[in-house]
Parts: sequence; C-alpha cells; structure tokens
Amino acid sequence: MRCQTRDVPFNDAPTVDQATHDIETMSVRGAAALARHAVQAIGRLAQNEASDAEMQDAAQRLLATRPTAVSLKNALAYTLDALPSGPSAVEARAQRFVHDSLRARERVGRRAATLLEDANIVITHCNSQAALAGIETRHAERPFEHVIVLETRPWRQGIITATQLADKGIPARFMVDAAMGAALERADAVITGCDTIAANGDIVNKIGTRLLSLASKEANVPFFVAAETFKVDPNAPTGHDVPIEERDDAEVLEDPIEGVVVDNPVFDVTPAERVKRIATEEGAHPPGEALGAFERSWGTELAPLDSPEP
Ligand code: RI2
Repeated sequence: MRCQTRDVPFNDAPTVDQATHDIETMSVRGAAALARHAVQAIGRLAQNEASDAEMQDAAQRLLATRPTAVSLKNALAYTLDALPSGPSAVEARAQRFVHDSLRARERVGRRAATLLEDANIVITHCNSQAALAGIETRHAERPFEHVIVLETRPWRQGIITATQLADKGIPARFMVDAAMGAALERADAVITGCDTIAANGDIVNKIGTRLLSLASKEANVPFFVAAETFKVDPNAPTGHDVPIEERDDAEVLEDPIEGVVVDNPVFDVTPAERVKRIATEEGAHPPGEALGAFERSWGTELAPLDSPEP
C-alpha cells in the first residue's frame, strides 16, 4: 500500500462531503493538513451563507473522521468560535487559520533546524511536514550526511517522506521500522512530528514512535519533536487520555487468517520524559512547557468542541 498526500489551497476549498471523504480515506493526511482541509470546507459553507446549525453539523461530521489528531478539534473550535459574528467572520477565521498554520510551520522549521544543528545523520518516522520543515531548513544551512527514513507500517508514509526528501535533493536512506535500533547506532538525532501533545507533554504520534523514543534513549541519541502549538490538547492531562484511532484490519493483513484477530492501533504514546525538546512556532520547549506555548498562541478560552460518539 502506498499513500498520497495533498494540501488544497483555500480558493479551491472542498465541500464537507469531499473533505470528509478525503480525510477518512487519507488522501489528505498529516495532522496539520487535515485540520486545514476541514477548516477550508467550513469556510466554503460560510461563504455560501450556511446557517449556524449547518456549520455546527458539518464540524461534527469532520470531527468524526479521525479521532486522534487534536489539530482537527482545535482548528474547528477556533473557526466556529466566530459563529456569533456571522458567516463572513467564520470565513475570515477559516482563512486566518490556514494562513497562520502555514506560517507557523515555517517557524517550527526554523526552531527545529536549530535543534538539529550538530547532527550529521538524523532519523525521522512517518511523514510530518513540521519535521520535514526542520530537516529542510537545517539541510539548506548545512547539509546532512543523510536522513534515515523509517518505512512506517502499515501505511508506509515513509515512502512519501523519502520521495519528498529526494525531490529536494536531500540524501535519504530508507529502512524498515524494525531496523531502528541499527539506524540509531549511526544517527545523531531523531525528529518526528506529532498528532497531539497532551497537557503534561506526552506525545501522541504514529505507531512506532514510542519504540523509537525508547531505542533513542538506550542509544543516547536526542529525540526531538516538531509541532505547531495547535497540536496541544489542553483537555488531555496525559497521552493516555487521547483516543487512539484503530484502522481497518486489511491495512495490516490483506488476507485474513481464520482464527486470528488483527489489532491496528495507528498511534502510540511517547512519555514526555523521553522528549528532549519540542520545536513549536513559539520556541524550543521542554515538553512540559508546550501547554504554556499553546495558551500564549490560542488563549485559554478556545471553546472545546465535544467529540461525537464513535
Ligand atoms: P504534520 C501524521 O498522521 C503523522 O503521525 C505525523 O507525524 C503527524 O500526522 C503530523 O504531521 P497521519 O495523518 O502535521 O499520517 O507535521 O496518520 O504534517
């Protein structure tokens, strides 16, 4: 299985049906990109003067697509917060989120590049535009010897990452997930993105990240995370309070084996103490300080949306 990624500009905004489909089928994926995609669909509804109830309904549908990435919840809450001021205010909010989130990614990239200052070989997992922004910025300043990309079963998003690095002329090595221990024998740093940062600084990211952080600790290789502040969930005290998405069995085992049950959790929790720094658009923080960065960027009043029942 090989997946694709795309990020639609606001003037080509999807309908709610399209956005829901794109996110569910992962043709739009990555915590920040899917948040922008959902917000663009709400922006389009607002442009068409939809009622408050229609917009709230649409937000619930979009929210139900992928349960783990809080970016979706935060982006929709931020956009719908403008509902009392009317559709044009909602549309302006949607535009602002898209604009600010892209700008935030650039700034995350600069912070992350500083964290990677001394590394010659860096490992990354899955496909994170925030982590890639850091890798690209640092590579432009001082080229890496190479970047090791882990395959990231079951969706193999590492293929997207390796392709994106190759397209930019950054030397990439591709390795299966189980080779992470061997890869760490020559790596100087690890950087991943994340889907949700809990209030205590735990990181929820693609399955395998927890093991990578553990192996990094054993190998004494620093483990960094790159993430915009809208990936903080102030309502999740720890990573274990974040719902973990379970996806289809066929992603793991195409031909079912009679009598065998497949478990396919697609995210896991990396304890805060294994993370050396999180690069956000606000700075490079110890994990416990990410919540403060979120509050400085988004305030303490961001009205939480209730997630729909699974
Ligand atoms: P950016 C992805 O989830 C990966 O887990 C990645 O680390 C995270 O989103 C953040 O990606 P998925 O949508 O926002 O592939 O940094 O399941 O692009």
